[in-house]
Amino acid sequence: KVPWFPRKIRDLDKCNLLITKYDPDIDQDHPGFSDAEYRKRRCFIAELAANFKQGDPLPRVEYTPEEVATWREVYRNLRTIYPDRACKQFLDGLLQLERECGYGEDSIPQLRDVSAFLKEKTGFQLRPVAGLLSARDFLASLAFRVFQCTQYIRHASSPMHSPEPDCCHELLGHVPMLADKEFAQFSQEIGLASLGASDEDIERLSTLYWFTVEFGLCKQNGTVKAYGAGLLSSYGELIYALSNEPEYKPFNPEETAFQPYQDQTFQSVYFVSESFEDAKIKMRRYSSSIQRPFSVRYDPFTCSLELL
Ligand code: H2B
Ligand code: FE
Repeated sequence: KVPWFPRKIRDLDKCNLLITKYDPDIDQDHPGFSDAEYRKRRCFIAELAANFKQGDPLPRVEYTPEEVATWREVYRNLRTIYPDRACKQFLDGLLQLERECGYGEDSIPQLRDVSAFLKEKTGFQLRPVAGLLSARDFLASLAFRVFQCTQYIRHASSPMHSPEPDCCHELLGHVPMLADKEFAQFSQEIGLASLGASDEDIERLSTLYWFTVEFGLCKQNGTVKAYGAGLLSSYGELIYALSNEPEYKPFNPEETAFQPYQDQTFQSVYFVSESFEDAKIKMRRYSSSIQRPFSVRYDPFTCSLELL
């Protein structure tokens, strides 16, 4: 009765269950819902992801001037507020991406180049995905240091917000953090803890993922900084989260795992870790408390799991 899970990296081809509730063909509130042109484009890029098999070269997309203009606006706005608000690991990663990987406001980075960059820094690689993935499949790929990454961009009418993950969220929010060794290990550990877990445990792990990897805050030199990708890819929420409006609670997995979360508007509560290291230690303790009839070890030489 242990749910199926991938045992080798090639098995990630089967981790492709999409959640369509926020996609522009279904969600009437999506800013692209009544834009046939946008939906067609999104469909074309989704097709590239659907045809991808592990080990294939990552598809390149030739972005239109309109898409690049959206990227430019997002990049320019966020870039000005990062220095005061983003954690050190994020700023270091972003600077390296700007120097070594062509990050900047003039073009949307290609997943192939970004994946090669991350591989050298932390062993993470990207894999194209057509949209929002189920939590189980998304978390499972982290166990293999694979990050499932959307390649389309948000609708031009709404550069400050996207109801679903898009390449601005992935490339600006997640990728700079994945260039940090400690964070990469943290991410992989969440992934390993999810393998074969019950639906209830997956729900708790994805809540923890939500309040750390997506919306986490941590103290650095006495001030609170953002490390969560949902914050670092949203101009409005990054400012809001670090204002004195929202409620802060200390990060504590046993409590955080049961906090209901918002995926349509800003969070009403954020969890603050004493440090990065602190979040990692607490998550590790939580993960090891999840009951499974086996334990897993990742073998980086064969990119597969050993069950003990
Ligand atoms: N799918 C995609 N494509 N990107 C994400 O960032 C993402 C996802 N996050 N599925 C997951 C769900 C996360 O919110 C947790 C694990 O539920
Ligand atoms: Fe995300």
